[in-house]
Amino acid sequence: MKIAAKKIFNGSAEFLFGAHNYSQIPDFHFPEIAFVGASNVGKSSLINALIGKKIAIVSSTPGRTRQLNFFKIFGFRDGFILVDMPGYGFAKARDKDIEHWQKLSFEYLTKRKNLRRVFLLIDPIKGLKQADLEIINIFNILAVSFQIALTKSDKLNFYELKKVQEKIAEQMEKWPAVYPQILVTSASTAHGIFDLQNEIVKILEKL
Ligand SMILES: Nc1nc2c(ncn2[C@@H]2O[C@H](COP(=O)(O)OP(=O)(O)OP(=O)(O)O)[C@@H](O)[C@H]2O)c(=O)[nH]1
Ligand SMILES: [Mg+2]
Repeated sequence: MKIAAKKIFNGSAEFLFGAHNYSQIPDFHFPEIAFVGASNVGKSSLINALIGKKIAIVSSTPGRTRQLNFFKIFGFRDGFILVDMPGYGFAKARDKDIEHWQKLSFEYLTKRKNLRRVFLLIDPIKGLKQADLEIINIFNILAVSFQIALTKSDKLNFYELKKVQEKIAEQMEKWPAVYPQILVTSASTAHGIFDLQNEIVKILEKL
């Protein structure tokens, strides 16, 4: 199973397009998996780690990804799509831009019929912030199936990570739309990347 998932992700993949408006996104029949989270949490880096090449733009400047970026992976059935979303909570952004990104993300997350799961990324050093709780609230109200993945696990030790997981797990009991397993990943060390690849393949196999 692990080798199969790795093979799927490390095969052929391409950047399809970036969308500034929801109306620009074509109606695909391919399943989609989206990555959301605070600005700078490591969404683009995680997509690169999953695919095994630098396909999404990574930057130490928060707010780098300003559109919905669609990446197609061909190695499973007709293919599937990973969606890199603009980060939220970017203090330096102009209000007008924030409003635009929020509208775009909200429309995508709530309207997209072929969206199979949302991975909500959390930086374990920062923990859950107000902006994360707000988006979680929306997922729960609208029954958008989501799963928590910690990023940058290389920055903490095993016990510190466990504490963060336990704290989130406690709060999770109140979230009806959450998938209960918390994944722990690092794009820098590739920790947890196999597990995330496997999780995505499991979602796709269920379709
Ligand atoms: N130590 C460590 N740093 C990471 C990891 N993943 C990402 N980073 C760093 O975190 C910063 C932000 O990474 P991005 O992948 O651009 O984050 P993003 O969530 O896509 O950011 P926006 O597009 O601005 O929302 C970069 O400097 C990365 O090198 C990781 O696993 N470990
Ligand atoms: Mg990004």
